Amino acid sequence: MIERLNTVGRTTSRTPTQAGLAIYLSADWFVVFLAFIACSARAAEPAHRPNVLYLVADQWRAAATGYAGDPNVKTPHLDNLAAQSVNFTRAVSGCPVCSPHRASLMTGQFPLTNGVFMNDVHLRDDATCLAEVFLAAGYDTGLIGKWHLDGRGRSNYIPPESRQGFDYWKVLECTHDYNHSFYYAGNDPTKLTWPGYDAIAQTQDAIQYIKGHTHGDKPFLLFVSWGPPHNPYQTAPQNYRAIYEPDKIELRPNVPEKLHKKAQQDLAGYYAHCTALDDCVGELLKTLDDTGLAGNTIVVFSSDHGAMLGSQGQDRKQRPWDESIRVPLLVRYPRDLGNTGRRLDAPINTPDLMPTLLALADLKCPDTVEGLDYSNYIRTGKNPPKDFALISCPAPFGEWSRSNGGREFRGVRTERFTYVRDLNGPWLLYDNQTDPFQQHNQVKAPDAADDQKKLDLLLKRTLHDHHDEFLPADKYIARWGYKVDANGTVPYTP
Ligand SMILES: [Ca+2]
Repeated sequence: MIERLNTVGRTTSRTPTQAGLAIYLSADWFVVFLAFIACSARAAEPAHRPNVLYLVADQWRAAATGYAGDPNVKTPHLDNLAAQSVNFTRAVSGCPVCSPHRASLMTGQFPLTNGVFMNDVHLRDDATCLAEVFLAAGYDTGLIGKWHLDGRGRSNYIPPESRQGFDYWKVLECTHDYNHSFYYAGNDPTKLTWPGYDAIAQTQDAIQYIKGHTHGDKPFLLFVSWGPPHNPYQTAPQNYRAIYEPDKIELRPNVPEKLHKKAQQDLAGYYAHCTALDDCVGELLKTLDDTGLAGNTIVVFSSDHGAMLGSQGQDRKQRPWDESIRVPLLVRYPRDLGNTGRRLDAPINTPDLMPTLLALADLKCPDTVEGLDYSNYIRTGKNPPKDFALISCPAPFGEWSRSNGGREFRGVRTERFTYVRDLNGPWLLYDNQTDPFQQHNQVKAPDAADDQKKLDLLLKRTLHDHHDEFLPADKYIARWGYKVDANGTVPYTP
Protein backbone atom coordinates (compact mmCIF):
# COMPACT_ATOMS: atom_id res chain seq x y z
CA MET A 1 0.00 0.00 0.00
CA ILE A 2 1.40 3.38 -0.92
CA GLU A 3 1.14 6.18 1.52
CA ARG A 4 -0.75 9.15 0.18
CA LEU A 5 0.14 12.76 0.89
CA ASN A 6 -2.45 15.45 1.23
CA THR A 7 -1.97 19.03 0.08
CA VAL A 8 -0.20 20.15 3.24
CA GLY A 9 2.30 17.34 2.88
CA ARG A 10 1.17 15.23 5.80
CA THR A 11 0.45 11.55 5.54
CA THR A 12 -3.17 10.54 5.52
CA SER A 13 -2.93 6.86 6.34
CA ARG A 14 -0.76 4.42 8.22
CA THR A 15 0.06 0.93 7.10
CA PRO A 16 1.92 -2.03 8.63
CA THR A 17 4.55 -1.72 5.91
CA GLN A 18 5.71 1.56 7.40
CA ALA A 19 7.32 -0.30 10.29
CA GLY A 20 9.21 -2.54 7.88
CA LEU A 21 10.35 0.43 5.83
CA ALA A 22 11.84 2.01 8.94
CA ILE A 23 14.41 -0.76 9.23
CA TYR A 24 16.07 0.53 6.08
CA LEU A 25 16.35 4.07 7.40
CA SER A 26 19.30 5.47 9.35
CA ALA A 27 18.79 6.33 13.02
CA ASP A 28 18.39 10.07 12.31
CA TRP A 29 15.93 9.47 9.56
CA PHE A 30 14.06 7.04 11.78
CA VAL A 31 13.42 9.85 14.29
CA VAL A 32 12.13 12.04 11.48
CA PHE A 33 10.04 9.15 10.27
CA LEU A 34 8.48 8.64 13.71
CA ALA A 35 7.66 12.34 13.92
CA PHE A 36 6.10 12.03 10.47
CA ILE A 37 3.86 9.21 11.66
CA ALA A 38 2.92 11.10 14.86
CA CYS A 39 1.96 14.05 12.68
CA SER A 40 -0.13 11.87 10.43
CA ALA A 41 -2.26 10.80 13.36
CA ARG A 42 -3.46 14.38 13.76
CA ALA A 43 -4.00 15.40 10.16
CA ALA A 44 -6.63 12.93 9.15
CA GLU A 45 -8.89 12.96 6.14
CA PRO A 46 -12.39 14.21 6.86
CA ALA A 47 -13.58 10.61 7.27
CA HIS A 48 -11.01 10.10 10.01
CA ARG A 49 -11.56 13.38 11.76
CA PRO A 50 -12.51 13.09 15.43
CA ASN A 51 -16.10 13.10 16.56
CA VAL A 52 -16.98 15.67 19.19
CA LEU A 53 -19.40 14.94 22.01
CA TYR A 54 -19.92 18.15 23.98
CA LEU A 55 -21.86 17.71 27.22
CA VAL A 56 -23.04 20.97 28.75
CA ALA A 57 -24.98 21.12 31.99
CA ASP A 58 -26.75 24.20 33.31
CA GLN A 59 -25.59 25.84 36.54
CA TRP A 60 -23.14 23.09 37.56
CA ARG A 61 -20.43 24.78 39.58
CA ALA A 62 -16.81 23.63 39.34
CA ALA A 63 -16.61 22.53 42.96
CA ALA A 64 -19.59 20.15 42.76
CA THR A 65 -17.91 16.96 41.56
CA GLY A 66 -16.20 14.13 43.36
CA TYR A 67 -12.97 14.68 41.43
CA ALA A 68 -12.94 18.36 42.44
CA GLY A 69 -13.18 17.34 46.09
CA ASP A 70 -16.82 18.04 46.95
CA PRO A 71 -17.42 16.03 50.15
CA ASN A 72 -21.10 15.43 49.39
CA VAL A 73 -21.78 14.74 45.74
CA LYS A 74 -21.53 11.34 44.09
CA THR A 75 -20.20 11.54 40.53
CA PRO A 76 -18.40 8.25 39.90
CA HIS A 77 -18.66 8.41 36.09
CA LEU A 78 -17.32 11.95 35.93
CA ASP A 79 -14.55 11.00 38.35
CA ASN A 80 -13.65 8.19 36.00
CA LEU A 81 -13.80 10.54 33.01
CA ALA A 82 -11.58 13.06 34.83
CA ALA A 83 -9.02 10.31 35.42
CA GLN A 84 -8.73 9.98 31.62
CA SER A 85 -9.08 13.67 30.70
CA VAL A 86 -7.38 16.99 30.70
CA ASN A 87 -9.00 18.73 33.66
CA PHE A 88 -9.04 22.52 33.50
CA THR A 89 -9.11 23.28 37.22
CA ARG A 90 -9.76 26.98 36.62
CA ALA A 91 -12.20 27.06 33.75
CA VAL A 92 -14.11 30.32 33.87
CA SER A 93 -17.48 31.31 32.46
CA GLY A 94 -16.55 34.90 31.70
CA CYS A 95 -20.09 36.29 31.71
CA PRO A 96 -21.62 33.74 34.03
CA VAL A 97 -25.22 33.47 32.97
CA CYS A 98 -27.03 31.34 30.48
CA SER A 99 -27.35 33.03 27.08
CA PRO A 100 -24.07 34.99 27.26
CA HIS A 101 -22.12 31.79 27.95
CA ARG A 102 -23.85 29.91 25.17
CA ALA A 103 -23.33 32.72 22.65
CA SER A 104 -19.63 32.96 23.53
CA LEU A 105 -19.30 29.19 23.27
CA MET A 106 -20.90 29.18 19.81
CA THR A 107 -19.12 32.27 18.42
CA GLY A 108 -15.79 32.37 20.25
CA GLN A 109 -16.53 36.03 20.93
CA PHE A 110 -17.00 38.10 24.05
CA PRO A 111 -20.57 39.14 24.93
CA LEU A 112 -20.20 42.79 23.93
CA THR A 113 -19.05 41.68 20.48
CA ASN A 114 -21.84 39.22 19.66
CA GLY A 115 -24.43 41.28 21.56
CA VAL A 116 -25.63 38.49 23.81
CA PHE A 117 -24.76 40.01 27.20
CA MET A 118 -28.21 39.32 28.67
CA ASN A 119 -30.64 36.43 28.59
CA ASP A 120 -33.50 36.16 26.10
CA VAL A 121 -32.00 38.16 23.26
CA HIS A 122 -31.43 36.81 19.75
CA LEU A 123 -28.00 35.73 18.58
CA ARG A 124 -27.73 37.20 15.09
CA ASP A 125 -28.47 34.62 12.40
CA ASP A 126 -25.35 35.74 10.50
CA ALA A 127 -22.99 35.09 13.44
CA THR A 128 -20.21 32.68 12.46
CA CYS A 129 -20.67 29.73 14.78
CA LEU A 130 -18.82 26.62 15.83
CA ALA A 131 -21.27 24.12 14.36
CA GLU A 132 -21.21 25.94 11.01
CA VAL A 133 -17.47 25.39 10.77
CA PHE A 134 -17.87 21.69 11.56
CA LEU A 135 -20.79 21.41 9.13
CA ALA A 136 -18.74 23.00 6.33
CA ALA A 137 -15.92 20.53 7.06
CA GLY A 138 -18.23 17.61 6.33
CA TYR A 139 -19.50 16.85 9.80
CA ASP A 140 -22.95 15.80 10.88
CA THR A 141 -23.94 18.28 13.56
CA GLY A 142 -26.53 17.81 16.29
CA LEU A 143 -28.01 19.60 19.27
CA ILE A 144 -30.25 17.92 21.82
CA GLY A 145 -31.80 19.86 24.69
CA LYS A 146 -31.51 23.53 25.54
CA TRP A 147 -30.56 26.39 23.17
CA HIS A 148 -31.42 29.76 24.77
CA LEU A 149 -30.00 31.86 21.95
CA ASP A 150 -33.19 32.54 20.04
CA GLY A 151 -34.75 35.13 22.33
CA ARG A 152 -38.20 35.01 20.79
CA GLY A 153 -40.07 33.15 23.52
CA ARG A 154 -38.85 30.22 25.55
CA SER A 155 -41.31 27.71 24.05
CA ASN A 156 -41.34 28.92 20.46
CA TYR A 157 -40.38 26.88 17.41
CA ILE A 158 -36.93 27.95 16.22
CA PRO A 159 -36.58 28.14 12.43
CA PRO A 160 -33.62 26.51 10.60
CA GLU A 161 -31.97 29.81 9.71
CA SER A 162 -31.47 30.51 13.43
CA ARG A 163 -29.89 27.16 14.34
CA GLN A 164 -26.31 28.26 13.70
CA GLY A 165 -25.13 25.16 11.85
CA PHE A 166 -26.92 22.44 13.80
CA ASP A 167 -28.56 19.98 11.48
CA TYR A 168 -29.99 17.28 13.78
CA TRP A 169 -32.17 19.35 16.12
CA LYS A 170 -34.23 18.21 19.11
CA VAL A 171 -34.42 21.42 21.02
CA LEU A 172 -36.42 23.79 23.15
CA GLU A 173 -35.25 27.34 23.74
CA CYS A 174 -35.47 27.01 27.54
CA THR A 175 -37.33 25.10 30.22
CA HIS A 176 -36.55 23.90 33.70
CA ASP A 177 -39.75 21.91 34.09
CA TYR A 178 -37.71 18.74 33.72
CA ASN A 179 -40.61 16.33 34.17
CA HIS A 180 -42.90 18.10 31.66
CA SER A 181 -40.36 19.12 29.09
CA PHE A 182 -41.08 19.94 25.45
CA TYR A 183 -39.00 20.09 22.31
CA TYR A 184 -39.21 20.47 18.55
CA ALA A 185 -37.62 17.98 16.19
CA GLY A 186 -36.09 19.25 12.94
CA ASN A 187 -38.40 21.35 10.81
CA ASP A 188 -41.65 20.13 12.33
CA PRO A 189 -43.32 22.90 14.35
CA THR A 190 -45.26 20.34 16.42
CA LYS A 191 -44.42 20.52 20.10
CA LEU A 192 -43.20 17.14 21.35
CA THR A 193 -42.67 15.90 24.92
CA TRP A 194 -39.60 14.24 26.42
CA PRO A 195 -40.90 11.28 28.44
CA GLY A 196 -40.08 11.33 32.16
CA TYR A 197 -37.07 13.34 33.37
CA ASP A 198 -35.88 15.17 30.28
CA ALA A 199 -32.12 14.77 30.78
CA ILE A 200 -32.47 10.99 30.75
CA ALA A 201 -34.68 11.01 27.64
CA GLN A 202 -32.30 13.43 25.89
CA THR A 203 -29.38 11.16 26.79
CA GLN A 204 -31.17 8.17 25.28
CA ASP A 205 -31.69 10.18 22.10
CA ALA A 206 -28.00 11.08 22.05
CA ILE A 207 -27.10 7.41 22.47
CA GLN A 208 -29.18 6.55 19.40
CA TYR A 209 -27.48 9.37 17.48
CA ILE A 210 -24.03 8.04 18.40
CA LYS A 211 -24.98 4.46 17.53
CA GLY A 212 -26.22 5.74 14.17
CA HIS A 213 -22.70 6.95 13.47
CA THR A 214 -20.92 3.71 14.31
CA HIS A 215 -20.30 2.78 10.71
CA GLY A 216 -20.91 6.16 9.11
CA ASP A 217 -18.31 7.81 6.94
CA LYS A 218 -19.10 11.20 8.41
CA PRO A 219 -17.81 12.34 11.80
CA PHE A 220 -20.23 14.06 14.17
CA LEU A 221 -20.35 17.09 16.41
CA LEU A 222 -23.05 16.47 19.00
CA PHE A 223 -24.03 18.87 21.77
CA VAL A 224 -26.08 17.44 24.60
CA SER A 225 -27.37 20.47 26.45
CA TRP A 226 -29.08 19.46 29.71
CA GLY A 227 -31.28 21.71 31.90
CA PRO A 228 -30.24 20.31 35.33
CA PRO A 229 -28.77 20.82 37.87
CA HIS A 230 -30.34 24.31 37.52
CA ASN A 231 -33.21 24.99 39.96
CA PRO A 232 -35.92 23.89 40.75
CA TYR A 233 -33.76 21.70 42.94
CA GLN A 234 -36.33 19.21 44.24
CA THR A 235 -37.32 17.67 40.92
CA ALA A 236 -34.76 14.98 40.15
CA PRO A 237 -36.08 11.39 40.04
CA GLN A 238 -36.81 10.03 43.51
CA ASN A 239 -34.03 7.42 43.44
CA TYR A 240 -31.49 10.25 43.13
CA ARG A 241 -33.16 12.47 45.70
CA ALA A 242 -33.10 9.58 48.16
CA ILE A 243 -29.28 9.63 48.12
CA TYR A 244 -28.93 13.03 49.80
CA GLU A 245 -30.14 13.98 53.28
CA PRO A 246 -30.14 17.75 53.79
CA ASP A 247 -28.96 17.52 57.41
CA LYS A 248 -25.82 15.68 56.37
CA ILE A 249 -24.75 18.11 53.62
CA GLU A 250 -21.43 19.75 54.47
CA LEU A 251 -21.53 23.41 53.47
CA ARG A 252 -18.75 25.60 52.18
CA PRO A 253 -17.45 27.83 54.99
CA ASN A 254 -18.57 30.98 53.14
CA VAL A 255 -22.28 30.20 53.58
CA PRO A 256 -23.59 32.45 56.38
CA GLU A 257 -25.27 30.62 59.24
CA LYS A 258 -28.69 32.09 58.70
CA LEU A 259 -28.78 30.40 55.28
CA HIS A 260 -27.53 26.99 56.40
CA LYS A 261 -30.86 25.21 56.44
CA LYS A 262 -31.95 26.53 53.05
CA ALA A 263 -28.54 25.86 51.49
CA GLN A 264 -28.57 22.27 52.75
CA GLN A 265 -32.05 21.70 51.34
CA ASP A 266 -31.14 23.28 48.00
CA LEU A 267 -27.87 21.38 47.78
CA ALA A 268 -29.49 18.02 48.54
CA GLY A 269 -31.71 18.53 45.49
CA TYR A 270 -28.91 20.06 43.43
CA TYR A 271 -26.65 17.07 44.06
CA ALA A 272 -29.50 14.71 43.15
CA HIS A 273 -29.67 16.38 39.72
CA CYS A 274 -25.84 16.15 39.47
CA THR A 275 -25.86 12.42 40.20
CA ALA A 276 -28.68 11.86 37.70
CA LEU A 277 -26.57 13.60 35.04
CA ASP A 278 -23.52 11.64 36.14
CA ASP A 279 -25.37 8.44 35.27
CA CYS A 280 -26.23 10.00 31.89
CA VAL A 281 -22.53 10.71 31.35
CA GLY A 282 -21.76 7.09 32.25
CA GLU A 283 -24.23 5.79 29.68
CA LEU A 284 -22.85 8.04 26.94
CA LEU A 285 -19.27 7.00 27.67
CA LYS A 286 -20.29 3.35 27.65
CA THR A 287 -21.92 3.89 24.26
CA LEU A 288 -18.67 5.35 22.92
CA ASP A 289 -16.81 2.29 24.25
CA ASP A 290 -19.36 -0.19 22.90
CA THR A 291 -19.39 1.38 19.43
CA GLY A 292 -15.60 1.56 19.29
CA LEU A 293 -15.79 5.34 18.85
CA ALA A 294 -14.22 6.35 22.16
CA GLY A 295 -10.63 6.64 20.92
CA ASN A 296 -11.45 9.02 18.09
CA THR A 297 -14.04 11.11 19.93
CA ILE A 298 -13.29 14.35 21.75
CA VAL A 299 -15.51 14.36 24.83
CA VAL A 300 -16.02 17.68 26.60
CA PHE A 301 -17.90 18.04 29.87
CA SER A 302 -18.71 21.53 31.13
CA SER A 303 -21.44 23.88 32.27
CA ASP A 304 -22.68 27.31 31.23
CA HIS A 305 -22.00 28.84 34.68
CA GLY A 306 -21.91 27.90 38.33
CA ALA A 307 -24.24 28.47 41.29
CA MET A 308 -23.77 30.41 44.53
CA LEU A 309 -26.13 28.19 46.58
CA GLY A 310 -25.79 30.34 49.70
CA SER A 311 -22.07 31.12 49.45
CA GLN A 312 -21.36 34.82 50.18
CA GLY A 313 -25.03 35.02 51.24
CA GLN A 314 -25.94 34.87 47.54
CA ASP A 315 -27.97 32.66 45.29
CA ARG A 316 -27.80 31.78 41.57
CA LYS A 317 -25.10 33.18 39.23
CA GLN A 318 -24.00 36.36 37.34
CA ARG A 319 -21.85 37.31 40.36
CA PRO A 320 -18.02 37.47 40.23
CA TRP A 321 -17.34 34.93 43.01
CA ASP A 322 -15.86 31.54 42.20
CA GLU A 323 -19.04 29.57 42.88
CA SER A 324 -20.64 31.55 40.03
CA ILE A 325 -17.81 31.95 37.50
CA ARG A 326 -15.99 28.63 37.76
CA VAL A 327 -17.24 25.62 35.82
CA PRO A 328 -16.09 22.05 35.33
CA LEU A 329 -14.16 21.50 32.09
CA LEU A 330 -12.90 18.07 31.09
CA VAL A 331 -11.50 17.27 27.65
CA ARG A 332 -10.85 13.65 26.69
CA TYR A 333 -9.42 12.68 23.31
CA PRO A 334 -7.62 9.33 23.63
CA ARG A 335 -6.24 9.15 20.08
CA ASP A 336 -4.44 12.46 20.34
CA LEU A 337 -4.03 13.16 24.05
CA GLY A 338 -3.80 9.67 25.52
CA ASN A 339 -5.89 8.32 28.34
CA THR A 340 -4.09 9.65 31.39
CA GLY A 341 -5.70 12.36 33.48
CA ARG A 342 -3.84 15.65 33.79
CA ARG A 343 -4.63 18.89 35.61
CA LEU A 344 -4.18 22.21 33.85
CA ASP A 345 -4.33 25.14 36.26
CA ALA A 346 -4.21 28.17 33.95
CA PRO A 347 -7.60 29.87 33.55
CA ILE A 348 -9.43 29.30 30.29
CA ASN A 349 -12.43 31.43 29.33
CA THR A 350 -15.61 30.70 27.38
CA PRO A 351 -14.50 32.39 24.10
CA ASP A 352 -11.41 30.14 24.10
CA LEU A 353 -13.47 26.97 23.76
CA MET A 354 -14.34 27.32 20.06
CA PRO A 355 -10.80 27.98 18.78
CA THR A 356 -9.45 25.22 21.03
CA LEU A 357 -11.96 22.65 19.83
CA LEU A 358 -11.40 23.60 16.20
CA ALA A 359 -7.65 23.20 16.65
CA LEU A 360 -8.05 19.80 18.31
CA ALA A 361 -10.17 18.74 15.32
CA ASP A 362 -7.59 20.25 12.93
CA LEU A 363 -10.12 22.71 11.48
CA LYS A 364 -9.45 26.29 10.52
CA CYS A 365 -10.66 28.93 12.95
CA PRO A 366 -12.70 31.82 11.48
CA ASP A 367 -11.19 35.27 11.96
CA THR A 368 -14.34 36.43 13.77
CA VAL A 369 -13.16 34.49 16.84
CA GLU A 370 -11.71 36.51 19.74
CA GLY A 371 -10.83 33.62 22.05
CA LEU A 372 -7.45 31.89 22.07
CA ASP A 373 -6.41 28.40 21.05
CA TYR A 374 -5.42 26.34 24.11
CA SER A 375 -4.72 23.14 22.15
CA ASN A 376 -0.95 23.41 22.49
CA TYR A 377 -1.32 23.97 26.23
CA ILE A 378 -3.57 20.90 26.33
CA ARG A 379 -0.98 18.83 24.48
CA THR A 380 2.12 19.99 26.33
CA GLY A 381 0.89 21.39 29.66
CA LYS A 382 3.13 24.39 29.00
CA ASN A 383 2.82 28.02 27.93
CA PRO A 384 -0.92 28.73 28.12
CA PRO A 385 -1.82 31.46 25.61
CA LYS A 386 -2.77 33.66 28.54
CA ASP A 387 -2.82 33.32 32.32
CA PHE A 388 -6.05 35.03 33.30
CA ALA A 389 -9.71 35.21 32.32
CA LEU A 390 -11.70 38.42 31.86
CA ILE A 391 -14.97 38.29 33.81
CA SER A 392 -17.85 40.69 33.36
CA CYS A 393 -21.41 41.67 33.94
CA PRO A 394 -22.21 44.27 31.27
CA ALA A 395 -25.85 44.57 32.43
CA PRO A 396 -27.34 43.28 35.71
CA PHE A 397 -30.77 41.75 35.17
CA GLY A 398 -33.19 39.05 36.29
CA GLU A 399 -32.04 37.31 39.45
CA TRP A 400 -29.23 39.81 39.93
CA SER A 401 -31.08 43.06 39.37
CA ARG A 402 -29.90 46.26 41.04
CA SER A 403 -32.41 45.86 43.88
CA ASN A 404 -30.73 42.52 44.61
CA GLY A 405 -27.17 43.91 44.65
CA GLY A 406 -26.63 43.50 40.90
CA ARG A 407 -24.19 45.86 39.25
CA GLU A 408 -22.01 46.20 36.19
CA PHE A 409 -18.52 44.82 36.78
CA ARG A 410 -15.32 43.90 35.00
CA GLY A 411 -12.60 41.78 36.53
CA VAL A 412 -9.78 39.34 36.05
CA ARG A 413 -9.48 35.83 37.46
CA THR A 414 -5.85 34.74 37.44
CA GLU A 415 -4.61 31.40 38.71
CA ARG A 416 -4.17 33.05 42.11
CA PHE A 417 -6.22 36.26 42.33
CA THR A 418 -9.69 37.62 41.71
CA TYR A 419 -9.83 41.36 41.09
CA VAL A 420 -13.04 43.18 40.21
CA ARG A 421 -14.05 46.78 39.56
CA ASP A 422 -17.59 48.09 39.49
CA LEU A 423 -18.51 51.49 38.04
CA ASN A 424 -17.41 53.18 41.28
CA GLY A 425 -13.90 51.71 41.25
CA PRO A 426 -12.14 48.72 42.82
CA TRP A 427 -14.70 46.41 44.41
CA LEU A 428 -13.20 42.98 45.20
CA LEU A 429 -9.69 41.56 45.59
CA TYR A 430 -9.11 38.03 46.82
CA ASP A 431 -5.94 36.02 47.13
CA ASN A 432 -7.52 32.67 46.31
CA GLN A 433 -4.39 30.84 47.35
CA THR A 434 -4.56 31.90 50.99
CA ASP A 435 -8.30 32.57 50.97
CA PRO A 436 -9.91 29.89 48.77
CA PHE A 437 -13.43 30.69 49.92
CA GLN A 438 -13.03 34.41 49.24
CA GLN A 439 -13.86 35.56 52.77
CA HIS A 440 -11.37 38.47 53.01
CA ASN A 441 -11.78 41.27 50.50
CA GLN A 442 -8.35 42.92 50.21
CA VAL A 443 -9.36 45.94 48.15
CA LYS A 444 -7.55 48.94 49.60
CA ALA A 445 -5.72 46.75 52.17
CA PRO A 446 -2.18 48.23 52.52
CA ASP A 447 -0.57 44.77 52.34
CA ALA A 448 -2.25 44.06 49.01
CA ALA A 449 -1.58 47.44 47.38
CA ASP A 450 1.14 46.12 45.05
CA ASP A 451 -0.98 43.19 43.89
CA GLN A 452 -3.97 45.47 43.39
CA LYS A 453 -1.93 47.88 41.30
CA LYS A 454 -0.70 45.09 39.01
CA LEU A 455 -4.14 43.54 38.66
CA ASP A 456 -5.71 46.91 37.96
CA LEU A 457 -3.20 47.49 35.17
CA LEU A 458 -3.88 44.03 33.75
CA LEU A 459 -7.63 44.68 33.79
CA LYS A 460 -7.32 48.12 32.19
CA ARG A 461 -5.00 46.82 29.50
CA THR A 462 -7.34 43.93 28.78
CA LEU A 463 -10.40 46.18 28.52
CA HIS A 464 -8.45 48.46 26.21
CA ASP A 465 -7.45 45.50 24.02
CA HIS A 466 -11.09 44.42 23.84
CA HIS A 467 -12.35 47.95 23.08
CA ASP A 468 -14.48 47.55 26.20
CA GLU A 469 -15.24 51.03 27.51
CA PHE A 470 -16.92 49.64 30.67
CA LEU A 471 -19.99 51.84 30.32
CA PRO A 472 -23.22 51.72 32.33
CA ALA A 473 -25.59 48.98 31.16
CA ASP A 474 -28.13 51.32 29.56
CA LYS A 475 -25.56 52.37 26.92
CA TYR A 476 -25.17 48.79 25.67
CA ILE A 477 -28.88 48.09 25.94
CA ALA A 478 -29.56 51.17 23.77
CA ARG A 479 -26.73 50.29 21.36
CA TRP A 480 -28.24 46.86 20.69
CA GLY A 481 -31.83 48.14 20.73
CA TYR A 482 -33.02 45.85 23.53
CA LYS A 483 -36.21 46.60 25.42
CA VAL A 484 -35.99 45.94 29.15
CA ASP A 485 -38.50 46.13 32.00
CA ALA A 486 -38.16 48.16 35.21
CA ASN A 487 -35.95 45.39 36.58
CA GLY A 488 -33.47 45.75 33.69
CA THR A 489 -34.60 42.40 32.27
CA VAL A 490 -35.56 41.55 28.69
CA PRO A 491 -39.15 40.27 29.05
CA TYR A 492 -39.89 36.80 27.66
CA THR A 493 -42.82 34.48 27.23
CA PRO A 494 -42.30 31.20 29.11
CA1 LIG B 1 -27.99 28.64 32.68
